Amino acid sequence: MDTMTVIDPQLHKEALAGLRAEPKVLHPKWFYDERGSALFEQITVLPEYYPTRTELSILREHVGRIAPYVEEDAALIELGSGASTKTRILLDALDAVGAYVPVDISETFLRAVAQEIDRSYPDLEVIPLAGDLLQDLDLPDAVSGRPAVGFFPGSTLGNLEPPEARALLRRIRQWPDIAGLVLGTDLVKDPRVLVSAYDDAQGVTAAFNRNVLVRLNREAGADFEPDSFMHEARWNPDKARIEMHLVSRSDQDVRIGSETVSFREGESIHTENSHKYTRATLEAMAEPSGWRIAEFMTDSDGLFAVTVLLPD
Ligand code: AVJ
Repeated sequence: MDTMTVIDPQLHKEALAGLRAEPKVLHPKWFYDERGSALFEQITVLPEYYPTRTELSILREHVGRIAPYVEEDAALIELGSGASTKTRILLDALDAVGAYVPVDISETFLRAVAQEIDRSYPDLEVIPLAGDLLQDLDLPDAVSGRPAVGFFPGSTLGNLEPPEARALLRRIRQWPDIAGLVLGTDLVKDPRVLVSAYDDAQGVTAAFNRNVLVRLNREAGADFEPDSFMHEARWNPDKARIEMHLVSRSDQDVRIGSETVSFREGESIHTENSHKYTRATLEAMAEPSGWRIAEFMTDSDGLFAVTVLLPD
C-alpha cells in the first residue's frame, strides 16, 4: 500500500473554507474515494437502507411504462453511473436504445463500466463521457441526432440544494434532442425509517461518514482523530431532508496543512443533505425547469419513486 501523502490542493482549499465556515460543512462529493465508494456499495445492501433495493424493484416491475417514451435509436444518458444493475434493467427491456452514454467524474470507473456494458450488449454503441454533472456537459457528437433520454437514478438529485437541483433539471432540459428523463427520487416517510437508513446498526454509514476525515488526513494534510467525532443522522422537517453530521466529542484543535481549526464539544461538521420528496414537491421542482410528470412509479409502501419526465 502507498502511504505517501499526496496533497490535493483543491480538496485542501475547499475543506479549509468549509471548516472555517459557520456552521462547519464539507461537500458530500468528497465521500467517494476508493474506500468511500466501497462503503457506499455496502450501504446499498444494508437491511435499513431501503432506497437501492426499492428503486431496483420499481424498475423491474415498471420498466414497461418507460418503454413508450423511448424512441428508436435513442441515446440513454446515465448521470453519475454507479454499479450497472439499474442500467441493465433498462437496456434489457428497452430495445429501442441505440447508444448508452455513461457520465461520471471518474475516468477509471467509466472505462470499467463501458467495457462491461460493451461486452454484454454488442449491438449497443457505448460512449463514456467524463464530466461533472454540475457543469455543462458536452454531449458527444454520436449522441446528436438521436433522441436523448436521461437516466438519473439513486436519488442523487437529493444531495443538491433545491435551487441547484432545479438548475440541473433545467440544463438537462436544454440538451439537444432531449426526449425525456427517468429520475429516481427518495420519498418523505416516517422519520424513524429515514433516520435508521442513515444510522444503521452495523455502523457502516458511520464509517462512511467518518471516512471523509480519513481522506482529509491523507489528501489534505489534516490530523483528525475520526473516532473523536460522532456520526449523526438528523431529520430536518422544515427542509424535508436527512442531514448527516460529524459531531465533535470534545473541545479540540485539528490541523489542516499549516492551518488550525478549532472545535467546541458538540459542534458539528455538516457532511451531507439527502432531500426527500413527495409527488407534489417533485412536480413543483420539475415544472419551473420545463418538465412535466408523465409517469410516477412507486413501490407498494410508497418508499421511493421513479418518475418519467417529459419536456412540457
Ligand atoms: C448516493 C446520495 C443517494 O443520500 O442516500 C447513503 C448517499 N449517504 N447513506 C443517499 C448516502 C448516506 C446516498 N446517495
